[in-house]
Amino acid sequence: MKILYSPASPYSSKVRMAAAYAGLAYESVLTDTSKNPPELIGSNPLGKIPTLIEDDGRGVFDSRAIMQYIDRYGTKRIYPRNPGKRTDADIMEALGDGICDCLLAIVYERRLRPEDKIHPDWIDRQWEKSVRGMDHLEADMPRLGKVIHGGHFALASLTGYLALRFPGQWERGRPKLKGFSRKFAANFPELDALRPKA
Ligand SMILES: N[C@@H](CCC(=O)N[C@@H](CS)C(=O)NCC(=O)O)C(=O)O
Repeated sequence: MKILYSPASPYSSKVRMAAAYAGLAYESVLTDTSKNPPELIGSNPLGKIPTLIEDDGRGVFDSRAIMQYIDRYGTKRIYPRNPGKRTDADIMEALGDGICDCLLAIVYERRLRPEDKIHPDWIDRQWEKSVRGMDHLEADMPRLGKVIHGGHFALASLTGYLALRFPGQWERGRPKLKGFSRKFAANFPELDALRPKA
């Protein structure tokens, strides 16, 4: 089984950490989406990473579908069984991923558009959403114990992505979010190695 990924991708980081934690063996395949490689396009028409490719060639995407897959096939469950806790985990993952969507929109706007076509209002709007999301987390920071779930993986990816692409812009006034990031690294060093990096 393969997971097509890139080291900076927060969603790739989330699923690779979750698969490692759940004891699901996989081969990591470094993938440059901008080149539309046939292995990616052939298994995911959207041409996005992460994409998991089963041994029989079936492509599984997007990252949330891959997380559900890992939960079903891993040796350890990555979502709580209790319905209320499960809903909490799902919301936490949606928020972590959703903030990443906004941050990625900012990065792509700056990176992919010609300078004179960059839309500052669009960037501001995406940043406002990110700020609201981060403040929401800061006000009610999820606990980080030994047993972790999909929501924790999403937050570990989000904070890794923030540290990578937005250093100095998110930490001030958010000691709990920063603390989560630090504690995750200390508690799970083998997973920390899979967090977003250049
Ligand atoms: N909702 C998707 C988002 C995946 C995504 O946007 N991945 C980015 C990399 S972090 C990507 O593949 N971008 C290339 C593209 O959109 O063409 C998921 O959760 O997997």
